[in-house]
Amino acid sequence: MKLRVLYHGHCFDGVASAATFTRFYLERIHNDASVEYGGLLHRPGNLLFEGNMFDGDENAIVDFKYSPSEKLTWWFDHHQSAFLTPQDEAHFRADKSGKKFLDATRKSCTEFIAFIAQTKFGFDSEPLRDLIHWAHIIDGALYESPAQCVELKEPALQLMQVIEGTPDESFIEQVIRDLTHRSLHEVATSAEVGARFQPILKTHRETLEVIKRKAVYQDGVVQFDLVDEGYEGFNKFIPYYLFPEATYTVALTRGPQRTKISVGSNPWAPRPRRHNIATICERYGGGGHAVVGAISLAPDEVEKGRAAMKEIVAELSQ
Ligand SMILES: [Mn+2]
Repeated sequence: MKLRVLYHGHCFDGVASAATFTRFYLERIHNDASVEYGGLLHRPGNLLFEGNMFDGDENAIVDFKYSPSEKLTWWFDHHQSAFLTPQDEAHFRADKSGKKFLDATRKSCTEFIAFIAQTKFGFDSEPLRDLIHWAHIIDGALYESPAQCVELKEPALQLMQVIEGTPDESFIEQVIRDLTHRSLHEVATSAEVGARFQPILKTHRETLEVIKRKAVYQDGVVQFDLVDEGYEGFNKFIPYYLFPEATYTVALTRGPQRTKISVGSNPWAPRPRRHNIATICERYGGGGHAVVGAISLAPDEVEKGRAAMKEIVAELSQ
């Protein structure tokens, strides 16, 4: 039989969730299942799930939004914005399968899956302890300091950068498969991960320089627009590394798939966060968590993005 696991793509917690769910499924549900993967990304509008994604005998979504499809048999999420519509939420609330779970208080979906698998299905999550620990730190943004995640000395953080940065989906899939039976340290320090990390580190250092040049700090908010520089993303802690006094960051970037407004808050801010970022992002069609969120627009909606960014900066500056 075939299990299809759809996970939050290019996200450490998404990958760790897929590995944790796979190990659990193979140990406790069907040990002869063949497992296939698919990364899911947030896109503008509601077209998250394309036609034939649920093509397994069982289909799971981990660390990503709910789908009311009757082909979805397992679901785990921990995002505040877990539902595309109130109808989807009602569908979830009415579910009696005992295989669909949401807990928005969890720092990582990985630890949530491990907890449910352990307490409801007798799974031993101990061999995944390190993976669960780092998913908690990374997705919960519970780093020791901005320097820890900007300088990227920890192997787990190097793997995180590779997962976020590599365009090679089949490599990410291999990482998931490896993480189901090898230690996080072994996978993160492998030659394959190292070879992919080096160019990412180079770009990361360039991005740091560009943000240093372009970022403007005022009234607790760091803002920068990297659309003209062509950088698609950035390490979200760079702003707090450069501006330790900042409470919030609002940034605009553009890639081939989308224009993106990233909104974040500084975990080490001297003045605490006063806004729920998911709630702000939801108003513009985005979502996320109270502490970090994003809005995806079409690639040609740069001006719309700039206008929204301006409004969000004004709101967070109050
Ligand atoms: Mn997550």
